[in-house]
Amino acid sequence: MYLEYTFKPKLETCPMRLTALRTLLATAALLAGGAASAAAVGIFGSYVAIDADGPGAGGFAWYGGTQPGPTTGPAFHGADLGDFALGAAAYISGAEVLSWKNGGGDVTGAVLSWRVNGGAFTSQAIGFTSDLPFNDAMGNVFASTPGDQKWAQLSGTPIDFLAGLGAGEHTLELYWRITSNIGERFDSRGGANYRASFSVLETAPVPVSSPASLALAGLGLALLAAARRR
Ligand SMILES: [Ca+2]
Repeated sequence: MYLEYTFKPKLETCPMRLTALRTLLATAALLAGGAASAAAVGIFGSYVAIDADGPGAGGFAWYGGTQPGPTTGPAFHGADLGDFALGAAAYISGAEVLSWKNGGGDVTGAVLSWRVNGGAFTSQAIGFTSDLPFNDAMGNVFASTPGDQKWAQLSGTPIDFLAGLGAGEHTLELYWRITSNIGERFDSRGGANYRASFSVLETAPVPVSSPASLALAGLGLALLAAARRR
C-alpha cells in the first residue's frame, strides 16, 4: 500500500514528467521505425556451374549454394565432382548470385572466390544481369520483390580448376559475396565456405558401360580362359 500510494500520486501530479515520458516513447518508436527501414542488402541465392569435361562436348551442370527454391539442384557443398584424368581440364564455367536490397542499400557488384586444396583464393567478378523479373539457374521465377537483382556474368571463364594438379584427392572450395554502399555481404556458410571433392587419376578413367570397356573386358576373359586351358 505504501508503494502504491507514493508511486501513483507522483505520476498524476507531475504532468511535465508524463509528457517527457511520452516524448521519450515516441522518440524510441521513431528510432525503432528508422532502424527497420535502414539500408540493408544481402544474398538470397547462389549457384556455380561446373563443366566436367572442359572443352569436350559435354555441357555444364549447376550446383547450388543458397537455393531459394522451390526448384532446387544438387548442393555444391559435399558434392563429388567426379574422377578426372591427369592433364584433363574441367571448368568453372559460370556463377550466379541473387541479391536483395532495401532502405537505400545499393548492391554494386558480385564476386565468386575459389581455391583448390587451400592456399590463396582467386576472385572473379560476376557482372550484373537483370533487375526483376528474372529466372534463377534452377528456373525459379522472381518477379515480386522490388530491388531483387540477378548477377550471372562470371569474368575470366572458363576457369580450369584442374590446372597444375597431380593425381590424388582434391577439394574445390568457394564462396560468393556482394559489394554494396554499406559494405560486403558473404554467402560462405558462416566463413566455413562451400566445398566439393574430386579425384585426379594417374590414367584416364574408362566408363564401365562403354562398348570399348566391355570389349576389353571380353578380351580379358578370353585371355584368362585361354591361359587356364594351357
Ligand atoms: Ca564441356
